[in-house]
Amino acid sequence: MSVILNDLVKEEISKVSEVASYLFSKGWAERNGGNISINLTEIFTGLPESFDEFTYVSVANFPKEAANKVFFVTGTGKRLRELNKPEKVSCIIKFDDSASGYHIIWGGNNDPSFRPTSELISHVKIHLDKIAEGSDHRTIVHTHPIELICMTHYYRFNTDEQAFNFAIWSTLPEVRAFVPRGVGITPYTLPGSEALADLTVAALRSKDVAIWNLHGALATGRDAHEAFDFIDVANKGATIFLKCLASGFSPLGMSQENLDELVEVFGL
Ligand code: 2HA
Ligand code: ZN
Repeated sequence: MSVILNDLVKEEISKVSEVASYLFSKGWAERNGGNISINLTEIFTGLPESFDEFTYVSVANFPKEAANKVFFVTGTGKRLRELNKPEKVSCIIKFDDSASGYHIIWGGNNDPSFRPTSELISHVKIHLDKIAEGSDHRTIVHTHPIELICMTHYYRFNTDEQAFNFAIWSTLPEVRAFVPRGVGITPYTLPGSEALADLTVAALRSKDVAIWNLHGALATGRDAHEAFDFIDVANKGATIFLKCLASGFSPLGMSQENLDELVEVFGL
């Protein structure tokens, strides 16, 4: 059983499919790596009268604010590169009115054992935080960008957020301009854990991208393209930085004055 999707919802899902193809071609979405979600609550129409025929999954300790929210989420163990057929590798879930579980109301390959991403708690907590802070960001992209991950394997960038941001910002003006709040670094934390969710929520209150040490990156945006852009631009900085080192020299880097000038002139 599946509900019928309206055009607005279809449009947001088609952006996710397109972005997922970019993630795979960049080498950032190996096997089941990465996950994407959209908070559809405001644009979803046509909820069924009864949920009896839909798979119900109970959850423990999800925030009460998740009650009645509707989310598109990619599936656990599924390949993002197969998101050209979203109904097979992703689903739409609707939380019940006590947030003690959700129904899978669309997609999931019509398989009763289909489940949303292992990072569901992070996605839900981030969406709820974006609503609470009045943000219009409704889409979350988590992926495994090679060079950003590589940076976190260096002991200094593993812990020193300021040094990490200076390194990527100073590689080219675009990074300073289009990742204006920089990246936030979260200590290595078990994937799928609530601890990781809480660290990520905190990082994204002041930064454009959360870097999960030794794991990946996560960003939000008004749509999938915008969330992808933040990670893509940050990763461009990391790539230039590391390519200079691999070429046998330290990057010259724009100066702090150069960076401050951009902030001033472009009002970043
Ligand atoms: O979906 O990327 O973080 C697999 C992952 C977990
Ligand atoms: Zn991951």
